[in-house]
Amino acid sequence: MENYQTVSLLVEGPVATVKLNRPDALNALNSVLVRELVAALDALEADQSVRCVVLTGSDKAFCAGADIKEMAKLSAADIESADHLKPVWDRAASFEKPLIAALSGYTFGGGLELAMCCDIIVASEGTKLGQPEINIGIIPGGGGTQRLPRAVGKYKAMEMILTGGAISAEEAKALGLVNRVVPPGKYLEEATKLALEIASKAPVAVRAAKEAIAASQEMGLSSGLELGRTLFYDLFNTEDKKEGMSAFLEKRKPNFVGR
Ligand code: DAK
Repeated sequence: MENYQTVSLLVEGPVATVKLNRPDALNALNSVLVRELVAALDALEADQSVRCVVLTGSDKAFCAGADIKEMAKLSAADIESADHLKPVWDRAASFEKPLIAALSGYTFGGGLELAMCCDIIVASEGTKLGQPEINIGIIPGGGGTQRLPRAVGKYKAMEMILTGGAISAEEAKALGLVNRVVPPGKYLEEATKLALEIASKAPVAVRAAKEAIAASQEMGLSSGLELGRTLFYDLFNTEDKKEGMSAFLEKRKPNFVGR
């Protein structure tokens, strides 16, 4: 795999960990980081041995948002045509394998929007989550105005986005924005444990489940139910369905092959 400057990549068995690594700027998303993160996710999607990916930052910051130094000089036309930031949220949201965000510290702006593109969010106690864009004269542009209200409801999203104030990991968990809150220093371990558990399941079924649940955020109920049913039927042609059901009947552990 390519050598990156602003992300680091660790593949251990079926789980890959991508770490945002621009500590001097609290992992702010600049053009280099975005390009490297997109390239890393592309590579991990293509790597058949990887079944689940953990996306993390440092203890101090998952990510403090898009790089304000880079954006400060841009006009509307510049930002609209600048492809350097746009692909990151879409790339994470369209990633086919389960993506677990492991958060600690500042998770702000485009960083929270990136976390919300993941499927499961584990946060360290002390994580601060917020959309502070309003404080610098803009609004969340990486999906926050749509994903945050879907996660926490309209009223809390309004409050967070209009005041720019941050919430704690515990509050985020109570609101349904975070799955698990763990003691400091344990967030990566917890996310990896979860990733290993998911990686042990039938990969085609995992992908189908993710696709169906992701679609539930976009589709009406009847089309969503139809998609869910189609994906369910398709799984009956997989080797893993045969293996899973045979293993159950033979009282042994299944050995899934991903087909
Ligand atoms: N960008 C650039 N540098 C940042 C940064 C950021 N977002 N956040 C922090 N840094 C840098 C600081 O400038 C400082 O660098 P030096 O001055 O030492 O060179 C270093 O990181 C440490 O930061 P602080 O000294 O400020 O550290 P503190 O612990 O005092 O404060 C903080 C931490 C996170 C509270 C503070 O740094 C902060 O408020 N940061 C800004 C947070 C923020 O406003 N985030 C939202 C950014 S706007 C798009 C879609 C979406 C977006 C963009 C485009 N398209 C569709 C194209 C997203 C926009 C955003 O995210």
